[in-house]
Amino acid sequence: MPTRKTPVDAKSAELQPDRESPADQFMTTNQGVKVNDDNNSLKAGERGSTLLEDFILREKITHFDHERIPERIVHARGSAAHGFFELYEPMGKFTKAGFLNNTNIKTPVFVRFSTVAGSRGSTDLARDVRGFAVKFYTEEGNFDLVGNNMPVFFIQDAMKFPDLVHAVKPEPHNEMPQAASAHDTFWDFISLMPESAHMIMWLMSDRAIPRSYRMMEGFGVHTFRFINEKNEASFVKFHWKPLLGVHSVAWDEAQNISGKDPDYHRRDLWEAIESGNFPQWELGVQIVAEKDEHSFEFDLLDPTKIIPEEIVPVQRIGKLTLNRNPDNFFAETEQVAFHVGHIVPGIDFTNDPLLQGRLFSYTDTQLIRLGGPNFHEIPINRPVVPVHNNQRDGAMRQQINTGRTSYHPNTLGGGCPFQAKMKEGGFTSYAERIDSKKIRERSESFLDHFSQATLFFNSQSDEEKEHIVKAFTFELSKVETLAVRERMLGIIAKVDKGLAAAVAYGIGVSVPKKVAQYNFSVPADASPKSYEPVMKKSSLDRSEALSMANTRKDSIATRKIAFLVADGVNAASVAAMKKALEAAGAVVEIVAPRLGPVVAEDGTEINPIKTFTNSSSVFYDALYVPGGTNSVATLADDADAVHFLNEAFKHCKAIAADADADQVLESTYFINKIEGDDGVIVGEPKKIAKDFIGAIAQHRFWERERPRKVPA
Ligand code: HDD
Repeated sequence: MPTRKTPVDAKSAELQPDRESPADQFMTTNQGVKVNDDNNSLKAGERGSTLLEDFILREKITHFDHERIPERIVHARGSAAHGFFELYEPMGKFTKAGFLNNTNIKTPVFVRFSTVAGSRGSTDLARDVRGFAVKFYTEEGNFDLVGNNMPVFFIQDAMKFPDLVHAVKPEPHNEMPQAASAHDTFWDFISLMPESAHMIMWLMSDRAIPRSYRMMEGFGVHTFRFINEKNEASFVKFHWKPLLGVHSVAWDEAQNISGKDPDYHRRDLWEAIESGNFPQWELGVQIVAEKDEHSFEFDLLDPTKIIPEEIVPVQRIGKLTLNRNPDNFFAETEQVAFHVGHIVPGIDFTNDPLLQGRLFSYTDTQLIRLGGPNFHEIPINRPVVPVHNNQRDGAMRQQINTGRTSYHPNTLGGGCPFQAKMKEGGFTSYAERIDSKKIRERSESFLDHFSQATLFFNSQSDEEKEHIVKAFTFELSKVETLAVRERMLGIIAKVDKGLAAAVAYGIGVSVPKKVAQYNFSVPADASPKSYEPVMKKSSLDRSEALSMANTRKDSIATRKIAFLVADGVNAASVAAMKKALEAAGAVVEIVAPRLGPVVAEDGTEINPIKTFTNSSSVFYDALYVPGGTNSVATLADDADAVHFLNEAFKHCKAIAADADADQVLESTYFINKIEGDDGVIVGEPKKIAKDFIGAIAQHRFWERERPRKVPA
């Protein structure tokens, strides 16, 4: 077990020699020659042709021509941050991993969040799975937990991964649509893959449109193994639980944000960290004794299944804090190379066939993406512990290996580097007993595709269910091939007949009575001959943890509130509400018809940082309209200001108005619909602040959608 305490900034310190700063420095070429003129190429005379001899021009252009590397085939669009992980209590009973045993260690981490389908420049708010990849720089080497914000996956075997990705990416003939699953090839594939039913329910839920990276859960998805000092194994599933709760935006809002600020999640993460609002998650584990492997109604090795928290509770064992933005996007966020195979002693794999395939894919992809076998030497990928082995050479080698020997065993190098015994920290794979035939098959224990999809649906609130109906309806209405829409309804009907009927109505197709062959076809001599799904019922009717409606709703920390103001605003009304909201941890932004100081009723000036046209209600969690006769009259007459309010109401957000600002509300379409709506609060700011804070903490008043009080 490690004894040295890693300082929390160990990785940052390790990166220091690689940091460059141009402050007070001369400009040079890459060879260190000082540059005298960076504006003009070398020419044959004042108006003459450019000379090939101009090594400064050639070097600059050549480097520029090679600036891009291939984007990730999946998870191309992402944002990352540095931070650290602290352990609550030693986990020695289950794992010998040093960073999970020493509560004095703060393990440095680098975390990259991403969407899956879109290109590097695509929108953050696409309906999609989010990647949640964590690199722990531990004292025993790097451990990467390469997970998602959903606990299951589309497919059970890595063999199908290229097909899944080809199906969801823009269609190959016309490269459309970007960052969207709402097209024929995706649903064609999914309708033939009933094993994706559970994941599709998550993807059609609001989990696929998070409010913020800071408000998503994370999951390791696969069942992994913990190994303790006695070499005893247990199964483990990893969870990340955000301290801000799990929240989403409305689908209409997501589409709106995609146009107005495609960097919305990236900006949110960056700004939160810059302003000291460090995002935090607790690391949770579900541990299953090895002897209990077969005691579940699903297979622990099947990545389309969760272990419901009611069956195995999630034990929170530590906390992750992100506290530093990268210095350079390309050098760090783009070049970071995660690998599900980067594990440390105390953690091991299982035979989940999706995990097994991933173990190959991640190194392979870095070879093409980062250009060779030395990507581990890129500063962001280096462990904080020294690396010694006999691997040599290759493109862009950084390390200067000294000595004559690059082989083992050797005597000329004194036998170095030595192999480490297990008790010296040497990694040894768990000696799982295996005695079986070599076969290309799917286990029958993997054929129940619907019971947990139904469990997920049944666990949702009424509003969440409604959103799932709408999401399916939206996606399938974009599918042009009737047969694909029908086949998909057949799958949905296996999850929930009511859901299928509602979607069928929306897309003008009827649910097929029988859908013959769902699955990928199997040649007659393949064994087993059929992979027809097995219909099972989950022994649980509901699982509370699956619904975002049950997330924590006790804080408005870091929530963004817009104050709509114009000249003549009541400065005291602004100040009183601002003080109350900021005391509760919220971020207030003043939005006005134009930039430049707003002159308040009492002659003081307030500086707006946004306007009704350069901003939008979709960027805020709630709105407040302060009093002040002239301000109120201006806003009531300003179509953009009124639109701000109407749209916030439509997206079910909390809205508060000073008692004197009634006139502004009178101009909205919703003034006659707010009776009994706890999310619209009018009164003296000091009196209503507490209720307003309570309403913002509720996140959304989804029930507004039900009577369709909301125009498009
Ligand atoms: Fe993967 C990237 C997560 C299945 C092959 N994957 C990638 C990233 C995340 C995941 C978060 C982005 C890492 C980063 O930020 O750089 N992948 C998952 C999860 C999966 C999963 C949770 C299922 C449980 N992936 C999966 C399979 C394969 C891959 C089955 C291939 C057999 N994934 C890749 C990849 C990527 C990748 C092609 C693209 C870029 C990269 O690796 O570095 O190798």
